Amino acid sequence: MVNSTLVLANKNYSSWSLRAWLVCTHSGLAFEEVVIPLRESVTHETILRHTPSGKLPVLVHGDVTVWDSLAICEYVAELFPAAGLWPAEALARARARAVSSEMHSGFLDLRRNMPMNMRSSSPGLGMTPEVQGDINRITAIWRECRKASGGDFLFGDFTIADAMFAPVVSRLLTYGVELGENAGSYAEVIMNMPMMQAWVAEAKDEPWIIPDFEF
Ligand SMILES: N[C@@H](CCC(=O)N[C@@H](CS)C(=O)NCC(=O)O)C(=O)O
Repeated sequence: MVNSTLVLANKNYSSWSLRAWLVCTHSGLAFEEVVIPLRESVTHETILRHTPSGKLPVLVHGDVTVWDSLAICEYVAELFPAAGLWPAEALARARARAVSSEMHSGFLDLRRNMPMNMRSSSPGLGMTPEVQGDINRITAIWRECRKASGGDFLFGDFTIADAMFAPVVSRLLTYGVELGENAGSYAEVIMNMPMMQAWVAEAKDEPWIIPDFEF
């Protein structure tokens, strides 16, 4: 068996790490986890031992090193085609890739103003008109995808697209954003996944506090 290690940043704060971890976990890949806490004196040099990108997550799979959350998701989807990590139908697969890429490269106002923090509850904090604009677009994506698929997840069953949006669900709950019926029910589906609950429990148990990500 090929040795696999997924190197992650703090589970409480690292939204990029959560995405890759959900996909690796769902795929059935047997992997070890290493968590490197951010913002410590040795963080940067420790990350560089695993990836020259200087960023987490990174998946080390035998001789192959893959960095960047979405690239890791794509790699694992190729390793485990039976896991259904992308929709089987071409049009749905194109849309799943489009919304995943939109999440990967966008929504900067939301990401900047509402950092992921699973331990915290700060209703009302971080909201600006630009953040609301991001939230409106995200919830429209959720509504349209679920309407087209008719499923609980964005494309019927869990796919990479759900992993990409899972940290947003956590952010919206942390900052007490009011969710309409569809977004509220999608948030429940994501938070009720056993793998999401396992991650949240471990995030809450972490000892590290990063003041810049706390309000
Ligand atoms: N686009 C990258 C972003 C990765 C990223 O920014 N990771 C942060 C942690 S969430 C990081 O490693 N920061 C390094 C540091 O703060 O030293 C991805 O999708 O993996």
